[in-house]
Amino acid sequence: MTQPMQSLPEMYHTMLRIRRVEEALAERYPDQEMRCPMHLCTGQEAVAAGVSIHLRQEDVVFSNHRAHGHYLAKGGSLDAMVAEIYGKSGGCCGGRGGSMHLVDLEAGFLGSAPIVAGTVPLAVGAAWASKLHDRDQVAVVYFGDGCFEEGVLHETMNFASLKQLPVVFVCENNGYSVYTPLAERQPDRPILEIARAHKLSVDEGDGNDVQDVAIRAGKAIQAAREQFKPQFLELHTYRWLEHVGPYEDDHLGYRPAGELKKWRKRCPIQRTAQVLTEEYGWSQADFDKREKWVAKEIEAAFQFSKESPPPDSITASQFVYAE
Ligand SMILES: Cc1ncc(C[n+]2csc(CCOP(=O)(O)OP(=O)(O)O)c2C)c(N)n1
Ligand SMILES: [Mg+2]
Repeated sequence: MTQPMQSLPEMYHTMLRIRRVEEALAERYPDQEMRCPMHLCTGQEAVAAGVSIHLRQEDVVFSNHRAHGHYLAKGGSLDAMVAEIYGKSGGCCGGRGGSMHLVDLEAGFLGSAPIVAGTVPLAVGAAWASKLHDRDQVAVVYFGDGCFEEGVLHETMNFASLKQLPVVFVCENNGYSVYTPLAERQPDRPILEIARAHKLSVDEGDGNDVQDVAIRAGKAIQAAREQFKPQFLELHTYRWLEHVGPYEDDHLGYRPAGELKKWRKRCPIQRTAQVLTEEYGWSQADFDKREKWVAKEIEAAFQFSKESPPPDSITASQFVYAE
């Protein structure tokens, strides 16, 4: 176990907040008022928390279909995210995008989109612009192991390497693309080695240990920022719930018996809570206080969404083409 770091309480708070927001969404999803597919990152919260702790507001982040954690960790508005998922005008895309199209320009969250690997070249474009305009701005893109089956990922890594761009590729390897395990899709081809073949600086770590993520992400972000060396981080983690939707799906049998249970024992939040108790002297009251803050904020976000009107039908043809 690494020594606790100063930022641990903040990262704990970030992870707890993501978990409780998604639990609240999952609880209400069966009401059928959120009319969009929803991919939850429950179990994977440490990746976003450990990476974002090193990012400045002006750094830019791109994400994929499983975006809630990435968006919240970068400082995206919770009110606007919940309203977006409910299809309300107060949503971050005016209610047109749903869970998979999150954006908060002020927070530097330039966007998520569900086309697998679709935002990877956008991140590299942003990194290129940053270098050309001397902006001292790092681009981070989160994507899943499924991206290794997309040609554009390889072309983009090649380009980032060729141009030596300030970008960090963060691969959340949760072992599956929908129902198919990585071992069946990439037999004998470790994804770290594929990234290395594109001449990226590579590293891998425990995506369920926020301290490990933070140490590795800190080095990667610094190298990208200061030396224009594109970085690749593979973080091993696990999705607890079904690929899409709020329920468990272990009964489907595509995961080996006991695998989910094993990963649940490695809960990133519980592991951090243990460190905070043992090495920071946190009491139950310290944990309860955080729970209360988070619960209050979540309640307010659902209320904001409830009060936000649906988009006006007269605006339906707007935002379809660039002005
Ligand atoms: C180009 C493209 N192909 C297929 C899909 C359907 N699809 C949505 S998510 C997904 C799996 C992605 O797996 P991974 O990248 O590992 O992310 P995870 O869901 O595990 O977080 C697929 C195949 C898609 N959205 N885009
Ligand atoms: Mg995956």
